[in-house]
Amino acid sequence: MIRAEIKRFRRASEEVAAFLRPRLDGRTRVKVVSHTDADGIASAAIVARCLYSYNVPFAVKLSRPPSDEDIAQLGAENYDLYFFLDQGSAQLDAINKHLLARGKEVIIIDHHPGQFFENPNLSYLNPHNCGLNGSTDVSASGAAFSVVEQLDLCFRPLIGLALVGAIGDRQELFSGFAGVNDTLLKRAVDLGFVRESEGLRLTRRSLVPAVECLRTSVRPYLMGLSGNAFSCRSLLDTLGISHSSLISDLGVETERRLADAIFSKVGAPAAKEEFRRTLWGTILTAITEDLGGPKELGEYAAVIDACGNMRRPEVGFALAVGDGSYQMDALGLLSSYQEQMLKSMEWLVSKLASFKSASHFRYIYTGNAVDSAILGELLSLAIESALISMEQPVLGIADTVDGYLKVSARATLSLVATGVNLGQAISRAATAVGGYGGGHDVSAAARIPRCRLEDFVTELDRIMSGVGR
Ligand SMILES: [Mn+2]
Repeated sequence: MIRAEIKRFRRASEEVAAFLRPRLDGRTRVKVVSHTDADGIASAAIVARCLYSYNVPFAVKLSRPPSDEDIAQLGAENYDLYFFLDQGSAQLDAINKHLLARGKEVIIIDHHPGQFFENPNLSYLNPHNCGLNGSTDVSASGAAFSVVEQLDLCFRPLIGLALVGAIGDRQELFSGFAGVNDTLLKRAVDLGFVRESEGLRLTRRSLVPAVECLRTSVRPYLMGLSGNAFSCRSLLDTLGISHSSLISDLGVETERRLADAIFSKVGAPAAKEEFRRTLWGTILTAITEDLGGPKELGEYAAVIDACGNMRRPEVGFALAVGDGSYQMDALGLLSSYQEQMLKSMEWLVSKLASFKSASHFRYIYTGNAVDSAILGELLSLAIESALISMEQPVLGIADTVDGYLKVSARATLSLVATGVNLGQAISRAATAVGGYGGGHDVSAAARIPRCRLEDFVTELDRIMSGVGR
């Protein structure tokens, strides 16, 4: 079945490309609005590289999904065409009211669900409109690539960036990529842009010495090793591996011995598939020179994602459009981010017994111990590290600086298969208590008033008991 949907997606990308082509004349002023995570940054870089090569005057704004007021402000700016990347589907009302109604033109390339309408000044590409699943089949970067490659074959090497965004959005399943992502990877390999190999999928495996890579590892968090330089050194000593060598230089046999040693060191998590697959598996490496950023695509995604998380998304963007002078800044941000996540993971590990149970999910209130901006990521890392059991979805609830509560929710694909849809359930429960939220079936987020926490938990439990699933 999926073949037909992929064809529909391809036709939809051709339509967006056909809408865009006459507007690449150098006279149309373009604003690109995208998300600050790896997928958003990769999408923005793909579109920016395309616009740049046609001498189109454009500006880029990287932000969280825009509010109604943000979009009203955009409408007052002096641009003719607006791109919304990795967002836009959930903001269609505001886009209609503040942009289309003013005669502005809009292109939305997104993989979040939304209620689309037809308008001669609106062109959009969204996997959900083609019968595909936006949380696993393609991310915004894959969609953006699908559009620009219709314009000119010279954009083909950017296919690596399409995969970077998908990796950043965790669209790689245990079985590998699915849907459009799978076809993108096969083509990237066939065209000689990307090479597949096997190894330890530790962040910074090709960037910092082995001992540092192990000590700061949060994906997965290595019980007994992460945060403990002494035990990392002795583990490497027992295997005769130099502390200063790069894991990516060890060779697959040594990497495998190191993986086995890690499995026996961490204890219980090693028995869990999440942990094993997070630690060991496919490594994708760019063979082309023109992507900027680290050669290993998993690290590339980690670097630009860290830039966004450290509130410097423009550094990740500079890297992804090929400005090598930002390489050191970007790697520095990744390093700071790893240290911050390590501290937060250590906190979470100490609080694993503090999760509370509702009937249909478990949750933890973190107060201000966790930065609300990294709450969702922290949950994802804890799941991948097999630190929390996933018989039910889990929620993290944190204080924000502006007095609201940030809610982040995570499920697994097997929970989704039983009917869980967090995006819908969270959106309804948040709205019911005077907040707002939404997202994908497996991951969602919301903002709710502080005083409504208990009501929110009750309402979400009620929705997830049946009606909202
Ligand atoms: Mn995305």
